[in-house]
Amino acid sequence: MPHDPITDAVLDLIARQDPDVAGLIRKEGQRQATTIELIASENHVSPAVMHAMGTCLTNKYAEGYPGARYYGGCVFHDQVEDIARERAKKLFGCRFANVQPHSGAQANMAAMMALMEPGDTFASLVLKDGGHLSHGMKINFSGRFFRPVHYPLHYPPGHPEHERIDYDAVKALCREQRPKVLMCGYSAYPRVIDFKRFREAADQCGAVLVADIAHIAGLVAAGVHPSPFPHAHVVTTTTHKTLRGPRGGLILTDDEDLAKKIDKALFPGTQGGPLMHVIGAKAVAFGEALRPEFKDYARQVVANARALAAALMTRRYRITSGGTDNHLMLVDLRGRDANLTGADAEQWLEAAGIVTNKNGIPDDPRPPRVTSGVRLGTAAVTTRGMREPQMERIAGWIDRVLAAGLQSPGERESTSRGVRGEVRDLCGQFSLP
Ligand code: DSN
Repeated sequence: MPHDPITDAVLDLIARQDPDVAGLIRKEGQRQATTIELIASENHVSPAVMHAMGTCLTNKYAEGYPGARYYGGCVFHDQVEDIARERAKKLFGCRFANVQPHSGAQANMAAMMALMEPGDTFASLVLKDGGHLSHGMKINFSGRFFRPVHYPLHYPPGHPEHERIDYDAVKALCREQRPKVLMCGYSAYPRVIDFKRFREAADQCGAVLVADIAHIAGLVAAGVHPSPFPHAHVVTTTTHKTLRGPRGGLILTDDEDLAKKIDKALFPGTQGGPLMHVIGAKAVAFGEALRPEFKDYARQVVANARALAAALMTRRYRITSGGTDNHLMLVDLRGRDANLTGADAEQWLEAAGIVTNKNGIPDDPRPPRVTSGVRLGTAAVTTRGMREPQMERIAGWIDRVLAAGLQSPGERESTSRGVRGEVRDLCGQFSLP
């Protein structure tokens, strides 16, 4: 399957010097082109975003910020970073943007450094319930240098809001623990986040509300998910998930004092030289996200997620919380068969060309390397132009592969081979950007 012509030329150039690395990049290109990407945190960038990263912007140190750098020769880097900042502000409707975080975890680290002193308490959702490493895991900086307290994910079984955020519990935790920071935003939560209710909880104890919108940023930018502004004081995000930019992070705020603290916490607090080639690509991606067609893409991401969830439910899979409002869903495989694990499903589906990740479901009795669920997301397939009829086909393939896997290894292998061919054909009809 062909790459875009520029990628082909670049790979030929790399191959002349380093055939080993060029060969592996080519293979990865083939893998991406011929498989269905359902990992909820991944996407396919446009050639413009891709190639902005492979430019001379990478050659420069630009420590500091536009107009106040620690190196000479930054005249064009200043302009690139300013464009990225302006577009980010316009996209999310806020007054200040820092486009330098290397990743979402770096964005969270800088936000925490700006808002807390070592040992201070913050409240968040624990990783196993859908949070993130950088939201207070003990082995992460956030859990080592600060004191995380966690609100429970959800209302008890039987409650109509079961498997959805328990806002009353968030408020109770804030009253009891009086955290300095309250974090919301998740990596495996399929429902709308009510930022207003989080702000009410934060205001009870004077906490700063930080919304990590890494997963839903593209949906927020397109107006398909409510904005964290004006409720959140600080917003952190990645740029490469639904937002469809290069791998990287971003911090936003409406508050000038907080913006100053965040800039200092990012540089010199936690990072050195910014990745200016990535910031160039962020600027290009934000420009794409400001176009009307990005809204169409984001709407279709959600429509596809709903269609995929519905098609799986008709095949006796349980989707946590009964469905999805955003780009992702958590499939509780035990609904289909008590013996089915996330680890098996991930492996069996990959053999058929459908790429997913095992994921714990709420109150999962199985350990993180096994799990009872898989997390599926529709951003990448939507970028390829797939729509509801393709979601129906994908659900059918998922079920065929998993049902065969439950029967026998032989059945699994022959079914995977057959589905792999059909997946390859479909991918041929929906090429990468
Ligand atoms: N690892 C990301 C995800 O898959 O959701 C979060 O950073």
